[in-house]
This record gives sequence, structure tokens and C-alpha cells, in this order.
Amino acid sequence: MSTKNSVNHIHMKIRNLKNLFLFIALLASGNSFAQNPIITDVFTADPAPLVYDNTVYLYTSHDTASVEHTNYKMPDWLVFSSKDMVNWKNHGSPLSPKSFSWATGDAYAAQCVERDGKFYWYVSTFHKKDENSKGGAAIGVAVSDSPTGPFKDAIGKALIVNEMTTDMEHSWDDIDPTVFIDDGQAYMYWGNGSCRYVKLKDNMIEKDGPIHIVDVKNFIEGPWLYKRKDLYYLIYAGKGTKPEMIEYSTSKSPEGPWEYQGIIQENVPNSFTTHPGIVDFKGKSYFMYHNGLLPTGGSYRRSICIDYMYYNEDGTIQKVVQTKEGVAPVK
Ligand code: FUB
Repeated sequence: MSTKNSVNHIHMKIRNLKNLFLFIALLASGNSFAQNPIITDVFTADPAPLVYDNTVYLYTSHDTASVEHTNYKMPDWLVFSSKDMVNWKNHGSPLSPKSFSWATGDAYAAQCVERDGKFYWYVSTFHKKDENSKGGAAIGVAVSDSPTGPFKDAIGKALIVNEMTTDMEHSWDDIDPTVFIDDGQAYMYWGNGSCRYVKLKDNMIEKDGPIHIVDVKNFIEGPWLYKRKDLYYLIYAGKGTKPEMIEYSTSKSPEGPWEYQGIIQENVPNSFTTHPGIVDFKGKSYFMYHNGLLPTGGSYRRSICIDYMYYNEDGTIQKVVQTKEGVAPVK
């Protein structure tokens, strides 16, 4: 080989190496493919994440309405898990309203929490007409030894029935439970049109004291309660503008009073509801929500997305930027 040829040969090798490094860097950045919506083979809504054993478990509602349907058709709840926030394993449907002898109708929003190695899945569904209720939305709780089930009704009756709250006239005001354990004391918030909370006993399946009506601005539904540093956050679907957007209030106590802080997330495309699920995992904060952006999607055929969430120094939350790219895989 002449000197000129061997120099050309070396240049070519360097170029190939550079291309290889670029390719590896692109793969490592995780942003080479759009991640949102995160689940594309079924329609999912109402995300409720739980971190357990280095894994994020994601409990979701399941939309099965046809394209023509103009109302929900939600037969069961689903569980997914991920170790990197990008690759999600489907664990199927370990729970449905049929798991509760007293329930009937749709499987609305739900959240699962862990306590002492047991998993308590608080669900909103509807009550049969019987000696305990005249019907309407109700909240039940299922329990399991594993985050993916099998789950069974923990009480044998509803934890909350429509008759226990009387400040709203509509029958579906007792939906969307969120449960947070603060220094051993569990609190359950829930509601549609009016936000309520009640303390739970250590056994997680009995109310501990009266139901309180919460004074919180712009509340519609879908509360999500958590604590970060010294501040408690109540995040919810709000009525700042129609359709729903996500708003929040903060407090120095899990019992309030709640100070309104503003909007976290504007309306979502192609769905009149949105619903918050918030989780910290391996040093980053994530905001989960749903929209109607899967092909043939809509308000009754929703799909869950994840984007980053950022806090300001004073604990206030920056507006979530809704992206197609979603988040990068966690190492
Ligand atoms: O998924 C049914 C209902 O739509 C939920 O319970 C609400 O939060 C809204 O997302």
C-alpha cells in the first residue's frame, strides 16, 4: 500500500469509529425513539405508580370502549412494571369489580400502596343496590402479598359508600382514592366535585375517625397526595379551564389547610380528562398522566404518558412539558 493509500485507510477507520460512537451515544441517550404513550397495545388511564424493590409498579385503569362509544367501558385494572421507566412489563389484570361481591359496573381510578409487606389496592367502582347502599360510586380495598397479586377483597364490603358523603348530589362523587402513609398514619383522599379525606387505621382497611370535606381550590377529581421535604402536596384534576388540567395545593400538614399553588399541566390532547400519578425513582421525579393520542384514541380510549417533573428551590412545581419523546431509560 502506498503512503497516500494507507493515510486514506486510517482516515476511513477513524470515520467508521466516530460513526460507531455516535450511534452508541444516540442509543445511550434513550431519546432516539418516542416513548409516549408508554403502553401501546391496550388503552390505559389513571396512572398510579408505586416504587417497591427497585422497581416501579404502575397500576392503571383499562379503557375498552369502541371508537363509537360515548361513555367509559372499563372492565378491570391492570398492572405493569419497569426497572428503567421505559420498558414496561405487562402483568395482566389481577383485579376487577367482579373481585368484590358488592360491586358492579366500571373499574375507575385506583392506587396501590405497600405497608409491612402487604399491598393494598384502593379502587373506585360502583355499588350494587343492597342493604349497605342504594348504589352509586364506592371505594373498595383489595390486598395481596405481592405487588402483582393475586389480590382479594380485604374487607368483604365497601370502605366508602355513596351514603357516607352527602355534600354532593350526584352519585359518582366517591371515586379516585389516593392513600399516603405519613409517619405511620395513613390518610385517604378522594372525590369528584368535592374533595374528602379520612384517616385509616393501621390495618389499612378501616376508617379511623370522621370523613372531612377538604377546602381546596378548583378541585374536580383525581387527587394524588404525597410529601416532599417538609411540604405535603395535593395534586388533582382541576377546573382552571375546561377540559381538565392538573392543578395543586400544598400544606405543612397532611390534614391541611391547603394553599393553592397553580397549574402543573395544561389540557391534554384528545381527552377531556387527565389524571396525575407522581413518583420519584433513582434520583428523578416523574409525572404520569393520560391523553388520547394513540391511533383511534379519545376520551374513552386513553393512554398513559410520562414526562419529567421539576421543582423550584421553594418547593413549587414547574409546569410539566408534555412531550412525544417522554423520558430516557434510567440506568
Ligand atoms: O377513568 C375514569 C375516571 O376518569 C377517573 O376515575 C377520573 O379520574 C377520570 O380520569
